[in-house]
Amino acid sequence: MECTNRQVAETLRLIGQLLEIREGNPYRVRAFMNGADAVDRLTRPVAELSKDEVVALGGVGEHLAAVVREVCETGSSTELETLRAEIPPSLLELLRIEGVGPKTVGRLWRELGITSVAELLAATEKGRVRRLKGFGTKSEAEIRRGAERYAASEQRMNRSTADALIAGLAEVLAPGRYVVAGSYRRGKATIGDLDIVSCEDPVALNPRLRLVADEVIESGERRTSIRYRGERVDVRFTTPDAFGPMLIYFTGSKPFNIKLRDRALLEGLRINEYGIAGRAGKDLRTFPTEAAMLKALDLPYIPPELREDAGEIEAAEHDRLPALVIADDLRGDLHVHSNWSDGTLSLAELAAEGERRGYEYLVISDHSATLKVAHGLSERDLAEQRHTIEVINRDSACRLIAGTEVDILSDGTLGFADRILADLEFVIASLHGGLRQDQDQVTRRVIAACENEHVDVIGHPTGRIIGRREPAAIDLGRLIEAAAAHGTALEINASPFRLDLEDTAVRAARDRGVRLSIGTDAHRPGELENLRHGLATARRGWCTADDVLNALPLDRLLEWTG
Ligand code: DGT
Ligand code: CA
Ligand code: CA
Ligand code: ZN
Repeated sequence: MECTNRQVAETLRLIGQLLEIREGNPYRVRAFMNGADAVDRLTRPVAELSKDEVVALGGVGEHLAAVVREVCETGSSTELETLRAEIPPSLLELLRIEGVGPKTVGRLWRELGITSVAELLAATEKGRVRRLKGFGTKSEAEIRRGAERYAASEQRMNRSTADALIAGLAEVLAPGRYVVAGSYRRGKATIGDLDIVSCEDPVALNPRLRLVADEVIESGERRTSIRYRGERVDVRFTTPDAFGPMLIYFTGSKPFNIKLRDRALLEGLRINEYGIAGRAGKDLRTFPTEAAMLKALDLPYIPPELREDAGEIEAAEHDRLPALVIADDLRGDLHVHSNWSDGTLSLAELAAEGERRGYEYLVISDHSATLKVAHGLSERDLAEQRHTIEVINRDSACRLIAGTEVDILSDGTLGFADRILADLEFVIASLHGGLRQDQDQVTRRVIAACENEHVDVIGHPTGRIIGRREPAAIDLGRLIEAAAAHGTALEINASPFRLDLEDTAVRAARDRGVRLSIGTDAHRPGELENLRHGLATARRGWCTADDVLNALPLDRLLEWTG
């Protein structure tokens, strides 16, 4: 049984949360939480550690070590299953609401009998939550807003959820014989359902899909739809010689398909998911690839990320499609946290991770002290950190760049004095609080940050968290103008929970000559992987390598930041 550190950490964390919901011993709760963090921090597989090595991890006692081993060996934990069996399954969903932690979930359940998001919404409507000890109208309203946002977001997946489902499905789909199409392939930040084009025989594949499905919605020779881990998955069957038209159709978008079809009709051609036919629908021609089908329509290959009917077909007709930035263009990650603030990896571990990924550089951008919840750095810490970075850089192939993610305070000033910022190699300025200020106020704040000569990048400019937090009311047009005027880059925060700026704003920024800076905002090693989500958003925003800061070699990057 293969088992990742992430799975182990999540299991430990879940046990901790379940114990806390049940008002378990606070020391045990803390032990599980600390154990989860320790496993997250590991750079090698926990499954390879001996029992003594596991016990030696900070905060992991004998009992936890046994749980870790059980999860590694069996993929599950009897303790977790026992705890799970003692609560209504829908209760766990409440934990995903912003501002609702395990303690609150436990009280809502015991004191008000609330077991689901729907019941929580109903209870806030009747004013029942505000009557709990320690709660009031304000906290009730906050919980209600969180629950509403959660209920609305449940309809679309983020890319991290989609990736987990795709990894699960890979176990039943025949390797090399299918492509995940739809909005996922177009690189969208949120995904309604998964669409798969398969050229395997449906008679062979359908029974395997049935095995893993929660529910079979429809099962046939041409198409099958299942519910899988709560999400809808649509499969369309085709053959290798006709893969192209089916992939184009199922990748979409729908407006792109319609534009393509209407354009072909003018030439007397009818296109559908099976191929291209003449006006009467006769003489169907099939194509093995998308490129071959597009060529038959006198078009060059159009990358999926562009297929939104946003000018790409016209650009293709005139051979003016942008040469989109690719993964190989990216030389490093421009936003990473270390354990000097709220990250889990040490600077040396980050340098090693960067080396392993073949990165030329990593920007160490820990928070400023003003962000207390994230253990922000003081001026003194920053100087010490700088020293450590210089020592590591002496023999690291991946250059650590000394930076900061400085807080933009609610009055528009920054969390560090100019004198301190001037000494740093890379400065990201981000909003973390005061996100609900009115449009003019919050826009002025980020513009003030753009105007500061030491600020290189505005981090996660709108502050949105997909499905959990609305973006601040920033006037993006004004921000983009200010960024263009002052030569400040705007971030594409690559976390699948943020993807901020979003694609349309990226395109507007790029059109004004503003550079985009892709940063994962990684706090744990696995999160460095998220760079590809930021890349997809950059591509959706029509970015070429020239538009993206990460494509600069180290010396030119340092020249650019000045
Ligand atoms: P989603 O799932 O909401 O994130 O968005 P998509 O783009 O994945 O849409 P979905 O799953 O409804 O359908 C997958 C693709 O199938 C879509 O991108 C284009 C194609 N498609 C679906 N319905 C139609 C239609 O009525 N007409 C045409 N031409 N294509 C369609
Ligand atoms: Ca879809
Ligand atoms: Ca679909
Ligand atoms: Zn950050």
